[in-house]
Amino acid sequence: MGILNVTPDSFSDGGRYADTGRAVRHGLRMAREGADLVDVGGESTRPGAEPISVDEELSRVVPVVRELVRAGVPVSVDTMHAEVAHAAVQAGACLINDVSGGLADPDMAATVAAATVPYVVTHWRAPSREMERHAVYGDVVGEVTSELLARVDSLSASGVDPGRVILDPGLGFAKRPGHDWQLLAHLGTLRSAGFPVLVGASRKRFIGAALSGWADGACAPDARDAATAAVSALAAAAGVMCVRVHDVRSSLHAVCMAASWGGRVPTAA
Ligand code: PMM
Repeated sequence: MGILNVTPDSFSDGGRYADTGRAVRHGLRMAREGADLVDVGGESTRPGAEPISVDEELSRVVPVVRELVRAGVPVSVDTMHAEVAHAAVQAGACLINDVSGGLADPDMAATVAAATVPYVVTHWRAPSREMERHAVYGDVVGEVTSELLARVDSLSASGVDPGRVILDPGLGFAKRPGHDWQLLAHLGTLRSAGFPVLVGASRKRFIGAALSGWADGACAPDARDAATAAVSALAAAAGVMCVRVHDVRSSLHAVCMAASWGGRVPTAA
């Protein structure tokens, strides 16, 4: 899944694709590079980010979704708002990616149920501006897994088909770097719940924190793609269904190596 943030202020690519034309060109490039999905988002979720109006989010997201779908690119929509999810699906999006797992907008469950598309339920505890103070866990793997399964129960009770649910541990969302690494090290626990798993590690703070501990000091977000690709390979080897990344080619190649290592060598080899 290639990341397309149509925002002026994302931590990792802020502003680069803030206008429709540039965003569409970047989405097309990621599809050419091998992304199975291009994930279009209009609202930054970095820690401390202020929310934007739904109208503003709609105006950023919908034209980009429409153009990419017209060009034949499979598109997902990254939103916490039911109205935006609905409009994006109307414009052709084939998956709803909600970093709040349905907690931010009480109308999301009904929208997802009606849309009958796959739904990414991400572990989330609070809006971006206050999530840092919710990063408190006794057993992060157990708590994230049980909180996600509680979300699935609640969503199912509102009509969402559990067969369309994909779980995401929500790396960086109310997590400190140590929490993120524990979740990655125990992806099998989350997988054993029986749902496909998506991981969004790309360029995040915990990758920078590890690099500054192991390697050559501070590393800006857009210099973390090689490290992200390593995480993608390990996540694929741990059986996750999808990795959400900024640099498609490096993670695609890394995932291909994990598949070959696991015995799925392509016929051409
Ligand atoms: N992270 C971000 C945005 N959307 N979606 C899912 N499913 N999982 C994530 O971890 C996730 C996400 C924030 O990162 P970005 O600003 O680089 O897009």
